[in-house]
Amino acid sequence: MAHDDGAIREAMWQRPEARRDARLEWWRAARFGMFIHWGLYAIPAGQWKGQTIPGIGEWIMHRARIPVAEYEKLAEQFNPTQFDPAAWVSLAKRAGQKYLVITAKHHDGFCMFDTELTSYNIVDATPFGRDPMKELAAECARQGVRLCFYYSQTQDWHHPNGDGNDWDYDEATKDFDGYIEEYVKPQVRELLTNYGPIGLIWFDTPKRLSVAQSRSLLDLVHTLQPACLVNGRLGNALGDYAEAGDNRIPDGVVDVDWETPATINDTWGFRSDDHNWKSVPELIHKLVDITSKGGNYLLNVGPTAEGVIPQPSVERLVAMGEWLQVNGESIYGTCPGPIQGLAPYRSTAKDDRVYLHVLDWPRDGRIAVPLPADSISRAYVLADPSQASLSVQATSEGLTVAAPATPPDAIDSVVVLVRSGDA
Ligand code: FHN
Repeated sequence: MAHDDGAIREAMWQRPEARRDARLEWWRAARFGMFIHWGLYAIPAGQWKGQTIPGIGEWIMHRARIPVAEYEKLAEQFNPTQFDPAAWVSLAKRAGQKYLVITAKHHDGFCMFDTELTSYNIVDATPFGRDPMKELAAECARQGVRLCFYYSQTQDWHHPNGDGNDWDYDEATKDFDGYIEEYVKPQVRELLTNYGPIGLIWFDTPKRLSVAQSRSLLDLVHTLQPACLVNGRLGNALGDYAEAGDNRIPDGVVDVDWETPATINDTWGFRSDDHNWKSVPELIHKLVDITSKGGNYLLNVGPTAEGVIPQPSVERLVAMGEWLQVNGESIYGTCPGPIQGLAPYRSTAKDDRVYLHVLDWPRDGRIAVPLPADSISRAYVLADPSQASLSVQATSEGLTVAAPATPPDAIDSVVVLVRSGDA
């Protein structure tokens, strides 16, 4: 009997797991994304009334308990004339980042997009008067990067009924449900209606959100854009994939879809005094470590109030992109490889290839791997344009690849092990 492929696909699509798998397809292959924390907090940049306010930059309103009436005046100064959406998106591309997640609304409640729900937004309340999300949406579409929105669904220190501000408002009398129904949901609707296809909605700090509230937000997103992903910080164990803690990398392979959001220095939102930049080798090793355990790396930049991505971030992202230009095959679309928990290696795999990441190249170039020698038909260095075969010898512990003594890459050299057809 002939199969009706269309009907089968339709039936598959009815299954929640199949719908989730379909939504996750691009994200699983992507492995590396750009996170952007950008908002009014970039103006004080860690300083308030001559005092250094410790902690992450975007939390300054909370840490310094700045009254709403004072904090909202920052909007009058916000004029990021150097904002260049084409440059931001092309930096993500150059870095090898396949998706871009930007703060549409962070906990301070200021809306970085045009919204009918409040005039406390970048179009109505600032001299800038433009909608950067619209401009980024156009650039992402033009350059082929997935646009995604961060949206703080629970904490909103500006809204009288949002969570978190107990210095202007009384937490006990807040109508949190009203805030979700009459403010959060309509804004999520705007974000999913006015900016074209959105890759994912990145919710954060669910805190007091009930199961019913998380569930109805999830349903709203999937109803408006069935292909749009929702991250795990929607709360109540709902969402399409799990979020690791900030800057946290699990010890081993995690058998769910997961992501590590991470800072490139020590803050998310720009701080003028944070110069603690992670080095390029450290960043590449983190990308490789996360990928080898089945996760995605969402690496943050914090643009200035003028709209500039700090130069140290740019340099690091460009260097990561250069490494990925040569070694991207060992990252994109891969799953965890067969060698786990064995220093100095990480491994990823795709089709008939195992990608052995050698983070510390042996002085004699002899790479010992605990895999049966007959399971591998050929080995070569990914960065070697000639792809010359290396000799593979069987040992009592597995196999040894005889590679050049000089590391092909100073940060991470990838040795490709081609599996034998019958292994
Ligand atoms: O409170 C936020 C923080 O400001 C930042 O946005 C990070 C990014 O993962 N999420 C929350 C803390 O986990």
